[in-house]
Amino acid sequence: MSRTPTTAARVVIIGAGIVGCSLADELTSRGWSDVTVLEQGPLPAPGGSTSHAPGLVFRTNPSRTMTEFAVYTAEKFAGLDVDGLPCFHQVGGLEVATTPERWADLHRKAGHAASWGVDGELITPERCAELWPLLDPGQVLGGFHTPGDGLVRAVLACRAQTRRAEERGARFLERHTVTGIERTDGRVTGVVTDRGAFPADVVISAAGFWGPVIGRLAGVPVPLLPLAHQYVRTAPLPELDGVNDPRTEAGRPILRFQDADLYFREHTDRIGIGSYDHRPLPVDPFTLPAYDDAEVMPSSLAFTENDFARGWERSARLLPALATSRVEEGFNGVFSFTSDGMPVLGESRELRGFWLAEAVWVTHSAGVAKAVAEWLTDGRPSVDVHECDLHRFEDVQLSPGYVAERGARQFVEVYDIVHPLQPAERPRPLRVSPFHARQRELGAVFLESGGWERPHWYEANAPLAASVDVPVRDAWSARHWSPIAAAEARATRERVALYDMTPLRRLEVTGAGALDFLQRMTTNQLAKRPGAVTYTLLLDGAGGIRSDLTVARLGERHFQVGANSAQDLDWLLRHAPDDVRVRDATSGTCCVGVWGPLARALVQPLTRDDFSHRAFGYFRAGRTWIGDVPVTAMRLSYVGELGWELYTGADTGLRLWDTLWEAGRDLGVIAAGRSAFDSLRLEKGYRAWGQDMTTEHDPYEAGLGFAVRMDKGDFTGRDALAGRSARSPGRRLACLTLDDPAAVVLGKEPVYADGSVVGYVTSAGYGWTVGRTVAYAWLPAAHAVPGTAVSVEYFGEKVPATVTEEPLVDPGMSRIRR
Ligand code: FAD
Ligand code: THG
Repeated sequence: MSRTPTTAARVVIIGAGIVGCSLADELTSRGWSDVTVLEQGPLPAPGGSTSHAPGLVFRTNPSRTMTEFAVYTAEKFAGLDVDGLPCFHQVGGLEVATTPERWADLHRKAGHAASWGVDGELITPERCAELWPLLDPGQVLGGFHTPGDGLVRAVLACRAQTRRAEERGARFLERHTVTGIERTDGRVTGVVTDRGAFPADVVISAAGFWGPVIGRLAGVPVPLLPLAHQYVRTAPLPELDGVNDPRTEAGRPILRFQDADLYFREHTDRIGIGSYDHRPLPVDPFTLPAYDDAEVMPSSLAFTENDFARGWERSARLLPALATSRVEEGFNGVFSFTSDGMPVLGESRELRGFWLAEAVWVTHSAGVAKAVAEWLTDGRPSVDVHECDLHRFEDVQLSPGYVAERGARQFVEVYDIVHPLQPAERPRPLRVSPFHARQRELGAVFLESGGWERPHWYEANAPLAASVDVPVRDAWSARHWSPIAAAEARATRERVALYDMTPLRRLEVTGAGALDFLQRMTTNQLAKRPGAVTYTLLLDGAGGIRSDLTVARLGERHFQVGANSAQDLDWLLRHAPDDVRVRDATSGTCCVGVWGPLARALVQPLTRDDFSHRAFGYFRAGRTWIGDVPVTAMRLSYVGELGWELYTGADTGLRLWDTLWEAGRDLGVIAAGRSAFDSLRLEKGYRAWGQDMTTEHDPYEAGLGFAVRMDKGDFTGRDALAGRSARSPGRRLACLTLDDPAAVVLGKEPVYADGSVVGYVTSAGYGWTVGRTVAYAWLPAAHAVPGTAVSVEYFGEKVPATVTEEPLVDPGMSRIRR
């Protein structure tokens, strides 16, 4: 079990960049009294990324978590100053579109902003030029203006927070290079520097792009890639002469020209230009010079002029005044990229007490620091951080090759218009199920997730699609989509389909204490006879939903857990006592879902065991043979149809697939993909963890109170739920259907009622059975009443929708329980 440190614990923070300084402030403000910040360079500008960051803060992000981090950062820094010099200038943000695709995407972005509560407005080219007089309105189609965005003076923000932390007793020691991490019995005990050792109970690496170097000292992989990114300042521009106050440097909004991979800000009478319009320039953090040996700073590399040539041309196109100016100074500055663009936060499981707060922009720095400080103080951050968790990565995502390839892709795509389903091309394929060869023969169209190749639909089913009436889609929602999914969904409802469930994470929990452990960790009653399967929830201490699981009791001391992510494995491993073994069985095994009204007709002839409803009930599991293949069969279905999940070893997987395929021929069996799968689960009202609900929601609000047994004994989160119920929540996860059968939304769109934003869509998809788009959304309880008319904004258009009784399909469970 983990020991929770108290605020009296000795904390060492490695790095005094914006993240380290913010952490020292956030921790000391929560009562942590023994905080030491060790920094290899001189203070207050020690030479990391922060020392020269131009400090643009655009808060809108597809991730709600990242937006919350940014909103907090801007608010906090707006309230800080150093001797009267403010740390944040709210000059506003302006993103311009020069292509129809970008203009459409700015509408989508405006939707994200509205969903997450950021003020913003789509504006005309003329208004863009009013806000930015140097801008040629003839070049742009429109802009997105966010008045609350602005500029952080990063070094100043470091100083302001350092002062506050020092007043509360924190120490900042410059020119202390950490050279070792000390440990005893899997716990960190201190750090070693070139100037002596510092004992510690908690060590937080806030070393920025040096993260992998500190990670190696600690034996903890830190999957980030340092890349150089170009930043220049122009010569003084006559047009800006006397326009800006040198104390605040800028008056015009920070400006993004994403179609050219560029951004701009003012530096009094000069313009600063940042460019991603160059080849990825990876940097090896192990070979960078120390501060005193660096030409300027370790994070500031020599400017490679050629890489900026096109960026300059494109800058002058948007801002014609630049044509007569020039680059006066430029550098290649280094900062961190991860494979998914998100930070890396949290405590290592292997080395307890060792925390990471890496790959963080200035934009998100204070928000991240607050979350990490809350995590240390309260055991959980108040904002959901699953997208940032250090333990979110699969093993295949930690290889140096993967980190380099995907980090570079993040750089290349940083300003691209990226569809939510757009897959990376390399390195692929990484993980394939044993059915992969058959899937390819059937023309599977694969997308990738967690390294897995997942069929989204099968071209072999195209002939079935001919007879299905499918509304025409807009170009955006038609990407990574096919009308074939409609045919696959229909075949599942009418006949039977095979779904590859291999990527579904499987954990084996065994040992004398296994039942007690799972009872303590989850909400539902698991003390049932072997053969029982239970849907249950992992909560955190505050009653927030960490995951939803299925737990199959395969023996007295043997459980198979169907989980959502690597973080579920981490959470269980962290808490498992000595008499319990938790093992990830995903690799090396596989799973086929056989679902549809003819599922029993398909499977029964292949086994000598009785698969009738009476003998093999709903939510039961058992060992059997399907043909020659030993399987564990579980009678449940995320698509809401009769059938089984059939598990076997990877070695016998292909044989299982072929056996089912042969037997299903006469029944019209098909292989079906994720696209149909998602449609069916939405119609059945089954939530997807991480999208529909997270640690920010309790089971009652999420409509999952049925999986909580308050009377079964103690479990994590139980105390926090006391007094709450399905009758009390102020907000609810509600089911909407779009009124127009041809209308589509995809997720994260804002929901409006009475003219204002009341919530946001979590997940959405076309319901092929009900003939409408189904969207789940968080709404205030007053608006979550079935029959309520709302609208969902899709690319700037308000699409009428109605809150609907759920589930839409088979509320009486007659299809699935028979
Ligand atoms: P750093 O500032 O790098 O701090 C890490 C510190 O750890 C360093 O001071 C380092 O010396 C210290 N350290 C490392 N190893 C050791 C050791 N062994 N012992 C002791 N100390 C150690 N972000 C934005 O949000 N907006 C922008 O407009 C923006 N523009 C940018 C422009 C450029 C050109 C660059 C390069 C980056 C930009 N960024 C921007 C990104 C941003 O600068 C970084 O993401 C952020 O500053 C990282 O902060 P940090 O505290 O994590 O890292
Ligand atoms: N299969 C298995 N495990 C899983 C999933 C799965 N674990 C992770 C994730 N998917 C969990 N999600 C769900 C969601 C709903 C159901 C099962 C897994 C489900 N719910 C029934 C219902 O709400 O009617 C539960 C009924 C009951 O509690 O009796 O079936 O896909 N193995």
